[in-house]
Amino acid sequence: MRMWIVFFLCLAGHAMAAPTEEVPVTEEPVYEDIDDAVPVIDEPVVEEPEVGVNPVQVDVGEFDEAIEIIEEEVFDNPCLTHHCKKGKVCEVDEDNTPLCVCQDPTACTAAEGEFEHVCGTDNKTYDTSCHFFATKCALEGTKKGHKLHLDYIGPCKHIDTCLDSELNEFPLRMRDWLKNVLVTLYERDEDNNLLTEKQKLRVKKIYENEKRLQAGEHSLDLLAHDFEKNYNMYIFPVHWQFGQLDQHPVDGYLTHTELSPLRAPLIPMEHCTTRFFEECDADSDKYIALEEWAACFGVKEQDVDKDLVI
Ligand SMILES: *[C@@H]1O[C@H](CO)[C@@H](O)[C@H](O)[C@H]1NC(C)=O
Ligand SMILES: [Ca+2]
Ligand SMILES: [Ca+2]
Repeated sequence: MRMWIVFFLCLAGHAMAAPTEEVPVTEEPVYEDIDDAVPVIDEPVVEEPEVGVNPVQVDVGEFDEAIEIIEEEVFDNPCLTHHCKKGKVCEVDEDNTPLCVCQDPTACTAAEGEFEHVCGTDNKTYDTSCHFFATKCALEGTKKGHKLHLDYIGPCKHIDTCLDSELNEFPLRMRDWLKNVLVTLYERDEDNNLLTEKQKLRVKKIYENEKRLQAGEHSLDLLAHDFEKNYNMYIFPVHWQFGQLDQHPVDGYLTHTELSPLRAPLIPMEHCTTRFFEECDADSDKYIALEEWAACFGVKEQDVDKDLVI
């Protein structure tokens, strides 16, 4: 259980924020992004005539030259501000117009270890997620490509069938875990703003409730009992997790890709993950709606509240 929490915090801290959109590395690695570009220009550049200097830039004095250079660079290479989804890289055409094109899988950096391998829904091991997404991109427009998703982190392996009895245990642990993750975020969130003020107020109520089940190993009976007794404490964590995942786009539905940051690391550890999320999509339309999500975590219909998600 502790492992889950550490794991999740990593997700919440990093991956959750930007699981899908990565700025692709273009031909000029030096200017990968603006932050990287700044330290490169440490010597003042002398000749710089009028490049539409705005008052803010003038105010920064010694840095203004550097800032102008960056802007020129952005202008020269439209790829620096052009985001491509995973599996694609930006290239410019003859008119200097940026285009996203499929990445060549052989151009992906080789994995440094097994932990970088990913398993696709085709049950094929891909060297890294870069290789996976490049392969998926090459299949774009085909049925095969449409069906191919990143299934989980790590090489493909045998995953035990999830029995009915085991399936029922999954939400018990997951809910408890979500609640603990939020409480931990609250405790650590002094200035890193992982939670908004509104969210903090909600978690504060859980945190200050002395009847709260403390984090730790609990029997399934105790988890089930606590859910019944302290049901209200679980409503917000279930909504919060939905909001964390529903980002591309924010529309009240989770696609396979949106669910991936939660699913992918969990599957190798929890063999009921796949079945749980499959059954969560009660109407089998391939999307998990907030109502479906709440229901599979045992939140009652009348307690589903879109306003809790934000
Ligand atoms: C997927 O591949 C792994 C390892 O190659 C194998 O052990 C497992 O049985 C396969 N799973 C399915 C569903 O075919
Ligand atoms: Ca969505
Ligand atoms: Ca659905």
